[in-house]
Amino acid sequence: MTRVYLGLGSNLGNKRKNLEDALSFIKERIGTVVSLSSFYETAPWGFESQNSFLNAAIGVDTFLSPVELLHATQEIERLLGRRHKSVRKVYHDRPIDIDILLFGNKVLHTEELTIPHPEMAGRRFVMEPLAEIAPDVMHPVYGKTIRELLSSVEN
Ligand code: PH2
Ligand code: MG
Ligand code: MG
Repeated sequence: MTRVYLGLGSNLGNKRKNLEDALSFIKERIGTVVSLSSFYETAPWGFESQNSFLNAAIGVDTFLSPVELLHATQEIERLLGRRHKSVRKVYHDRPIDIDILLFGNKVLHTEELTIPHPEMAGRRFVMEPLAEIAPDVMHPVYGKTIRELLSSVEN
C-alpha cells in the first residue's frame, strides 16, 4: 500500500460539488482518503479565464500502481464531464482535474506519467493545500519538505 497525494481543481459548474463527487469516486475506486485540505479559491494560473478555481489536496492510501492510479483518475475526470485534456501547457476550463502530486517516495518519468508532478513546487494553488495536510512530507527529488518548498513559491 502506498500513501499518495492528489491535487484536485475545478473551475466550471458547481465547483464544490465537483470536488465532493471526485472524492466519492476516489474512495470507491482508488483507496482510503486519509487527509483532506480546505477548499481554496484561487485565480487561474497559466491561462486566461473568467472562472476562478476551487483547489484542494488529499492524501490517499492505495494498492494501485502509478499507471493504474493515473488511469483511475482519468476515468473519474471523464465521469465528471471533463472533455479537454491539457496538451503542452495549453489549459482549458474544466469541471475537474485530478493530478498525481506524490506517490510515496517514488520518482518516475515515462511518456505517460511523471512523478512527482513536475510543476507542483512552482504552484501556490497546489503547495498551499498540500502543506496544510502534509507539511513534513519530503519531496523525493528536491529533498525538501512541502513546508520548505511552499515558503519559496514565487506566485
Ligand atoms: N490547473 C492548471 C492550470 N492553472 N490554476 C489554478 N488556480 N488552479 C488549478 O488547478 C490550475 C490552474 C492545470 O491543471
Ligand atoms: Mg492540473
Ligand atoms: Mg491534470
